[in-house]
Amino acid sequence: MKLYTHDLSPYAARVRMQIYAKGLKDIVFEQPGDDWGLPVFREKFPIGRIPVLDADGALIPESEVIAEYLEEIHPEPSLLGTTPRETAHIRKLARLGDIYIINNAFMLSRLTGALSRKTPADARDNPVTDQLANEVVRSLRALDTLIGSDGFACCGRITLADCALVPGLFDVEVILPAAGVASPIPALANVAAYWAAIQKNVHAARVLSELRRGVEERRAAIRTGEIEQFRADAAAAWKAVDGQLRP
Ligand SMILES: N[C@@H](CCC(=O)N[C@@H](CS)C(=O)NCC(=O)O)C(=O)O
Repeated sequence: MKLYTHDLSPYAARVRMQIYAKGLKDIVFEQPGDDWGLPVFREKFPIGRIPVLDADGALIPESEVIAEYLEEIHPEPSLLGTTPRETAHIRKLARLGDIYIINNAFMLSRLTGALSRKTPADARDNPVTDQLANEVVRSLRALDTLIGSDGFACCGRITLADCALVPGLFDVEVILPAAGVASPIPALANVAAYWAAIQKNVHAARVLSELRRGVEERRAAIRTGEIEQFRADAAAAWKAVDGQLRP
């Protein structure tokens, strides 16, 4: 199997952390090519996003779908619960990480340019980005009431919840300050304690170092103007295909 992945992608990081925690050795990693974000990429991958798992030619997109697929084909060691109720709790926390934290932080980043512009916009200056920042804070407050107190999201061991929350909390710490919003994590005692503890876990530490490497590479590309050029090229390519100005 092959996983299309990128250091900077929190969604791909979520699947990589699962792969490391399960000790899976039969999945090679490949970066998407230079056509990522361009019309030609969507001919191969209709949703146009990574991660995508190539399972013997079957292309499986969406981090959540890939995570569940990997649990089904490699049930041991399990990153789900030992009872249906435990599994429901794990999935609830993973959804908080994916849908409420990563998705909102990701859109906030896209709209403010937190990880794509030399001078990102301030989230508070626009009602849409202000709302996205508030959604992230609200979700972290919810997480503070639900998160485990033994160094893991729940169940006293690594689960799919940690795999989604680790990249989510990383994005909160990188994206919110870049968009002019202080990270709410230090003020949330339970999330802060979890965040300090989980970073010492070997699998979390590995994806966090990959995410940091992705941010450094991205910041270098912003400095050199490479990102600006890519955005201009992508806009031109989309305009040529169907008149759209933006991908
Ligand atoms: N819901 C998807 C989101 C994946 C996603 O948005 N990936 C980003 C990278 S972090 C991407 O490939 N973006 C390319 C684009 O928007 O064209 C998942 O969970 O996998």
